Amino acid sequence: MSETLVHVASGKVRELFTIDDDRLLLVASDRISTFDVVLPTAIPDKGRVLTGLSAFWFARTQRARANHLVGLRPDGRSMECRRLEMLPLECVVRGYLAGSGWKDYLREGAVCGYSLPDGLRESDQLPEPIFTPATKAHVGHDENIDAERAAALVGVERYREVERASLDLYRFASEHAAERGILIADTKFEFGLDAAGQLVLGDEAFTPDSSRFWPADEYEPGRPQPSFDKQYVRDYCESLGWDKSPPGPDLPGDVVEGTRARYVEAFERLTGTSFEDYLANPEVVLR
Ligand code: PZK
Repeated sequence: MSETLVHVASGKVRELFTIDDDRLLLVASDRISTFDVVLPTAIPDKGRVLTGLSAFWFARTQRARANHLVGLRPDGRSMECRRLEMLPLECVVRGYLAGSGWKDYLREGAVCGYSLPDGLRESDQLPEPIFTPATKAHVGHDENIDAERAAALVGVERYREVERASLDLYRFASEHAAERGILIADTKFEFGLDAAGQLVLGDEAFTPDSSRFWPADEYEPGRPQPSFDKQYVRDYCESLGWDKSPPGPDLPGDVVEGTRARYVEAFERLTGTSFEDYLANPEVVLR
Protein backbone atom coordinates (compact mmCIF):
# COMPACT_ATOMS: atom_id res chain seq x y z
CA MET A 1 0.00 0.00 0.00
CA SER A 2 3.07 2.27 0.18
CA GLU A 3 3.70 4.59 -2.68
CA THR A 4 6.82 5.55 -4.60
CA LEU A 5 6.86 9.17 -5.69
CA VAL A 6 9.33 10.19 -8.36
CA HIS A 7 10.31 13.84 -8.26
CA VAL A 8 9.77 15.42 -11.69
CA ALA A 9 10.07 19.18 -11.26
CA SER A 10 10.71 21.99 -8.80
CA GLY A 11 9.14 25.39 -8.92
CA LYS A 12 10.36 28.22 -6.71
CA VAL A 13 8.00 27.22 -3.92
CA ARG A 14 6.37 23.97 -5.12
CA GLU A 15 7.41 20.45 -6.06
CA LEU A 16 5.92 18.07 -8.59
CA PHE A 17 6.07 14.27 -8.29
CA THR A 18 4.83 11.40 -10.44
CA ILE A 19 2.33 9.06 -8.76
CA ASP A 20 1.66 6.84 -11.80
CA ASP A 21 1.16 7.16 -15.56
CA ASP A 22 -2.01 9.22 -15.12
CA ARG A 23 -1.44 11.21 -11.94
CA LEU A 24 0.96 13.76 -10.47
CA LEU A 25 1.33 15.08 -6.93
CA LEU A 26 1.67 18.84 -6.63
CA VAL A 27 3.11 19.80 -3.23
CA ALA A 28 3.09 23.41 -2.02
CA SER A 29 5.90 24.21 0.41
CA ASP A 30 5.94 26.97 3.03
CA ARG A 31 8.65 28.83 1.13
CA ILE A 32 7.94 32.43 0.18
CA SER A 33 9.48 34.56 -2.53
CA THR A 34 9.67 38.30 -2.72
CA PHE A 35 11.24 40.47 -5.42
CA ASP A 36 11.78 37.13 -7.25
CA VAL A 37 14.01 35.72 -4.49
CA VAL A 38 13.02 32.76 -2.29
CA LEU A 39 13.70 33.73 1.32
CA PRO A 40 15.50 31.48 3.83
CA THR A 41 12.59 31.74 6.32
CA ALA A 42 9.38 29.74 5.77
CA ILE A 43 5.83 30.94 6.54
CA PRO A 44 4.19 28.10 8.49
CA ASP A 45 1.09 26.71 6.69
CA LYS A 46 1.53 28.89 3.60
CA GLY A 47 1.57 25.78 1.39
CA ARG A 48 -1.62 24.48 3.02
CA VAL A 49 -3.38 27.81 2.51
CA LEU A 50 -2.43 27.88 -1.18
CA THR A 51 -3.38 24.25 -1.80
CA GLY A 52 -6.71 24.74 0.00
CA LEU A 53 -7.49 27.90 -1.96
CA SER A 54 -6.68 26.26 -5.31
CA ALA A 55 -8.85 23.28 -4.42
CA PHE A 56 -11.70 25.59 -3.36
CA TRP A 57 -11.63 27.39 -6.71
CA PHE A 58 -11.26 24.17 -8.69
CA ALA A 59 -14.34 22.77 -6.95
CA ARG A 60 -16.36 25.91 -7.59
CA THR A 61 -15.46 26.30 -11.25
CA GLN A 62 -15.46 22.69 -12.39
CA ARG A 63 -18.83 22.86 -14.14
CA ALA A 64 -17.66 25.83 -16.19
CA ARG A 65 -14.20 24.42 -16.94
CA ALA A 66 -12.70 20.99 -16.23
CA ASN A 67 -9.54 21.04 -14.10
CA HIS A 68 -6.78 18.64 -13.09
CA LEU A 69 -7.78 18.22 -9.43
CA VAL A 70 -8.23 14.55 -8.48
CA GLY A 71 -8.05 14.86 -4.70
CA LEU A 72 -6.43 16.41 -1.66
CA ARG A 73 -4.07 14.50 0.60
CA PRO A 74 -4.71 14.59 4.37
CA ASP A 75 -1.58 16.78 4.85
CA GLY A 76 -3.52 19.66 3.24
CA ARG A 77 -0.55 20.75 1.11
CA SER A 78 -0.54 18.02 -1.54
CA MET A 79 -2.93 17.78 -4.46
CA GLU A 80 -3.32 14.75 -6.69
CA CYS A 81 -3.68 15.93 -10.28
CA ARG A 82 -4.48 14.42 -13.64
CA ARG A 83 -1.47 14.40 -15.91
CA LEU A 84 -2.00 16.75 -18.84
CA GLU A 85 -0.12 17.86 -21.93
CA MET A 86 0.53 21.44 -20.85
CA LEU A 87 0.15 24.26 -23.38
CA PRO A 88 3.23 26.51 -23.83
CA LEU A 89 1.35 29.64 -22.79
CA GLU A 90 0.95 31.64 -19.58
CA CYS A 91 -2.70 32.71 -19.60
CA VAL A 92 -2.91 36.02 -17.77
CA VAL A 93 -6.06 38.05 -17.14
CA ARG A 94 -5.79 41.63 -15.92
CA GLY A 95 -8.64 43.54 -14.35
CA TYR A 96 -6.43 46.35 -13.04
CA LEU A 97 -3.28 48.06 -14.32
CA ALA A 98 -0.30 46.74 -12.35
CA GLY A 99 3.09 45.09 -12.79
CA SER A 100 4.24 44.51 -16.37
CA GLY A 101 0.82 45.68 -17.65
CA TRP A 102 1.38 49.10 -16.09
CA LYS A 103 4.96 49.21 -17.44
CA ASP A 104 3.81 48.28 -20.97
CA TYR A 105 0.99 50.87 -20.81
CA LEU A 106 3.41 53.63 -19.78
CA ARG A 107 5.79 52.77 -22.60
CA GLU A 108 3.31 52.17 -25.42
CA GLY A 109 -0.25 52.94 -24.27
CA ALA A 110 -1.08 49.29 -24.87
CA VAL A 111 -0.78 45.87 -23.23
CA CYS A 112 -0.31 42.77 -25.41
CA GLY A 113 -1.73 44.66 -28.40
CA TYR A 114 -4.80 46.05 -26.59
CA SER A 115 -4.70 49.81 -26.80
CA LEU A 116 -6.08 51.29 -23.63
CA PRO A 117 -7.65 54.70 -22.96
CA ASP A 118 -5.27 57.60 -22.24
CA GLY A 119 -4.90 58.89 -18.71
CA LEU A 120 -5.08 55.63 -16.79
CA ARG A 121 -3.28 55.67 -13.46
CA GLU A 122 -1.24 52.89 -11.86
CA SER A 123 -3.65 50.33 -10.32
CA ASP A 124 -6.72 51.71 -12.12
CA GLN A 125 -9.44 49.21 -12.93
CA LEU A 126 -9.53 48.51 -16.68
CA PRO A 127 -12.73 49.24 -18.65
CA GLU A 128 -13.05 45.45 -18.87
CA PRO A 129 -10.73 42.55 -18.01
CA ILE A 130 -8.21 41.73 -20.75
CA PHE A 131 -6.47 38.49 -21.67
CA THR A 132 -2.73 39.17 -21.87
CA PRO A 133 -0.84 35.95 -22.68
CA ALA A 134 2.85 35.50 -22.06
CA THR A 135 5.48 32.99 -23.07
CA LYS A 136 6.84 30.62 -20.42
CA ALA A 137 10.36 31.76 -19.73
CA HIS A 138 12.67 29.03 -18.42
CA VAL A 139 14.96 31.64 -16.96
CA GLY A 140 14.05 35.23 -16.12
CA HIS A 141 10.65 36.78 -16.69
CA ASP A 142 7.78 35.68 -18.88
CA GLU A 143 7.40 37.87 -21.97
CA ASN A 144 4.04 39.45 -22.76
CA ILE A 145 2.98 38.65 -26.32
CA ASP A 146 0.11 39.73 -28.56
CA ALA A 147 -2.76 37.50 -29.66
CA GLU A 148 -1.15 36.70 -33.00
CA ARG A 149 2.04 35.37 -31.41
CA ALA A 150 0.06 33.45 -28.80
CA ALA A 151 -2.18 31.90 -31.46
CA ALA A 152 0.93 30.83 -33.34
CA LEU A 153 2.03 28.86 -30.25
CA VAL A 154 -1.21 26.89 -29.68
CA GLY A 155 -3.32 27.35 -32.82
CA VAL A 156 -5.97 30.01 -33.33
CA GLU A 157 -8.92 27.85 -32.23
CA ARG A 158 -7.20 26.77 -29.04
CA TYR A 159 -6.17 30.38 -28.46
CA ARG A 160 -9.81 31.54 -28.62
CA GLU A 161 -10.77 28.75 -26.25
CA VAL A 162 -8.13 29.60 -23.59
CA GLU A 163 -8.99 33.29 -23.85
CA ARG A 164 -12.70 32.63 -23.28
CA ALA A 165 -12.02 30.16 -20.44
CA SER A 166 -9.57 32.55 -18.74
CA LEU A 167 -11.90 35.55 -18.90
CA ASP A 168 -14.86 33.49 -17.63
CA LEU A 169 -12.83 32.13 -14.71
CA TYR A 170 -11.52 35.58 -13.82
CA ARG A 171 -14.97 37.18 -13.87
CA PHE A 172 -16.35 34.49 -11.58
CA ALA A 173 -13.52 34.58 -9.02
CA SER A 174 -12.97 38.34 -9.01
CA GLU A 175 -16.66 38.95 -8.29
CA HIS A 176 -16.66 36.38 -5.48
CA ALA A 177 -13.46 37.83 -3.99
CA ALA A 178 -14.57 41.48 -4.25
CA GLU A 179 -17.70 40.61 -2.23
CA ARG A 180 -15.30 39.40 0.46
CA GLY A 181 -13.03 42.45 0.45
CA ILE A 182 -10.25 41.15 -1.78
CA LEU A 183 -9.52 42.59 -5.22
CA ILE A 184 -7.91 40.14 -7.64
CA ALA A 185 -5.96 42.61 -9.76
CA ASP A 186 -4.72 39.97 -12.17
CA THR A 187 -4.15 36.24 -12.32
CA LYS A 188 -2.26 33.60 -14.25
CA PHE A 189 -3.56 30.22 -15.43
CA GLU A 190 -1.91 27.27 -17.06
CA PHE A 191 -4.01 24.96 -19.18
CA GLY A 192 -3.34 21.53 -20.60
CA LEU A 193 -5.01 18.92 -22.76
CA ASP A 194 -6.31 15.62 -21.43
CA ALA A 195 -5.97 12.31 -23.28
CA ALA A 196 -9.13 13.16 -25.26
CA GLY A 197 -7.73 16.55 -26.32
CA GLN A 198 -10.10 18.50 -24.05
CA LEU A 199 -8.89 21.78 -22.56
CA VAL A 200 -8.34 21.41 -18.80
CA LEU A 201 -7.28 23.98 -16.20
CA GLY A 202 -4.04 22.90 -14.47
CA ASP A 203 -1.46 24.31 -12.08
CA GLU A 204 -2.85 26.46 -9.22
CA ALA A 205 -5.87 28.73 -9.44
CA PHE A 206 -6.50 32.11 -7.79
CA THR A 207 -3.88 31.78 -5.10
CA PRO A 208 -1.93 34.80 -3.90
CA ASP A 209 1.14 33.32 -5.64
CA SER A 210 -0.60 33.17 -9.05
CA SER A 211 -2.53 36.42 -8.61
CA ARG A 212 -2.26 39.90 -7.15
CA PHE A 213 -4.57 40.08 -4.14
CA TRP A 214 -5.25 43.61 -2.89
CA PRO A 215 -7.18 44.60 0.25
CA ALA A 216 -10.30 46.34 -1.12
CA ASP A 217 -10.55 48.71 1.85
CA GLU A 218 -7.12 50.19 1.08
CA TYR A 219 -7.63 50.46 -2.68
CA GLU A 220 -6.46 53.82 -4.01
CA PRO A 221 -5.42 54.11 -7.66
CA GLY A 222 -2.47 56.34 -8.59
CA ARG A 223 0.06 54.33 -6.59
CA PRO A 224 1.17 50.72 -6.21
CA GLN A 225 -1.27 48.81 -3.96
CA PRO A 226 -0.27 46.97 -0.80
CA SER A 227 -0.21 43.21 -1.29
CA PHE A 228 -2.85 41.39 0.76
CA ASP A 229 -0.38 38.65 1.70
CA LYS A 230 3.22 39.81 1.23
CA GLN A 231 3.18 43.44 2.30
CA TYR A 232 4.83 42.87 5.71
CA VAL A 233 7.59 40.90 4.00
CA ARG A 234 8.14 43.59 1.39
CA ASP A 235 8.12 46.41 3.94
CA TYR A 236 10.60 44.55 6.14
CA CYS A 237 12.91 43.85 3.18
CA GLU A 238 12.71 47.49 2.05
CA SER A 239 13.55 48.66 5.60
CA LEU A 240 16.82 46.71 5.44
CA GLY A 241 17.98 48.33 2.22
CA TRP A 242 18.56 44.81 0.82
CA ASP A 243 19.67 45.01 -2.85
CA LYS A 244 17.18 42.23 -3.87
CA SER A 245 19.88 39.89 -5.10
CA PRO A 246 20.13 36.42 -3.49
CA PRO A 247 20.40 35.42 -0.76
CA GLY A 248 17.39 37.15 0.73
CA PRO A 249 17.23 38.12 4.41
CA ASP A 250 15.93 36.01 7.28
CA LEU A 251 12.54 37.21 8.50
CA PRO A 252 11.96 38.10 12.16
CA GLY A 253 9.22 36.30 14.11
CA ASP A 254 6.70 39.15 14.03
CA VAL A 255 6.94 39.42 10.22
CA VAL A 256 6.49 35.63 9.93
CA GLU A 257 3.47 35.64 12.25
CA GLY A 258 1.86 38.70 10.63
CA THR A 259 2.32 37.20 7.17
CA ARG A 260 0.94 33.81 8.21
CA ALA A 261 -2.11 35.59 9.64
CA ARG A 262 -2.71 37.37 6.31
CA TYR A 263 -2.59 34.08 4.37
CA VAL A 264 -5.02 32.48 6.81
CA GLU A 265 -7.28 35.55 6.60
CA ALA A 266 -7.35 35.37 2.79
CA PHE A 267 -8.22 31.68 3.01
CA GLU A 268 -11.04 32.20 5.50
CA ARG A 269 -12.53 35.21 3.73
CA LEU A 270 -12.52 33.57 0.31
CA THR A 271 -13.59 30.05 1.28
CA GLY A 272 -15.90 30.94 4.19
CA THR A 273 -14.28 27.99 6.02
CA SER A 274 -12.15 28.23 9.15
CA PHE A 275 -8.55 27.26 8.49
CA GLU A 276 -8.69 25.00 11.54
CA ASP A 277 -11.53 23.04 9.90
CA TYR A 278 -9.43 22.77 6.73
CA LEU A 279 -6.47 21.35 8.67
CA ALA A 280 -8.75 18.78 10.35
CA ASN A 281 -10.18 17.68 6.98
CA PRO A 282 -8.90 19.37 3.79
CA GLU A 283 -11.84 18.02 1.80
CA VAL A 284 -14.14 20.58 3.46
CA VAL A 285 -13.22 23.05 0.69
CA LEU A 286 -14.50 20.68 -1.98
CA ARG A 287 -18.12 20.69 -0.78
C1 PZK B 1 3.05 20.47 -14.98
N1 PZK B 1 4.27 22.15 -14.27
C2 PZK B 1 4.74 23.38 -13.67
C3 PZK B 1 4.22 23.41 -11.24
C4 PZK B 1 6.67 22.45 -10.53
C5 PZK B 1 6.36 22.64 -11.87
N2 PZK B 1 -1.48 18.46 -14.53
C6 PZK B 1 -0.23 18.54 -15.06
N3 PZK B 1 0.15 17.61 -15.97
C7 PZK B 1 1.37 17.63 -16.49
N4 PZK B 1 2.27 18.55 -16.17
C8 PZK B 1 1.99 19.50 -15.27
C9 PZK B 1 0.71 19.54 -14.68
C10 PZK B 1 0.33 20.54 -13.73
N5 PZK B 1 0.06 21.35 -12.99
C11 PZK B 1 3.04 21.65 -14.29
N6 PZK B 1 5.08 21.38 -14.94
C12 PZK B 1 4.37 20.32 -15.38
C13 PZK B 1 5.12 23.13 -12.23
C14 PZK B 1 4.56 23.20 -9.91
C15 PZK B 1 5.78 22.72 -9.56
F1 PZK B 1 7.83 21.96 -10.17
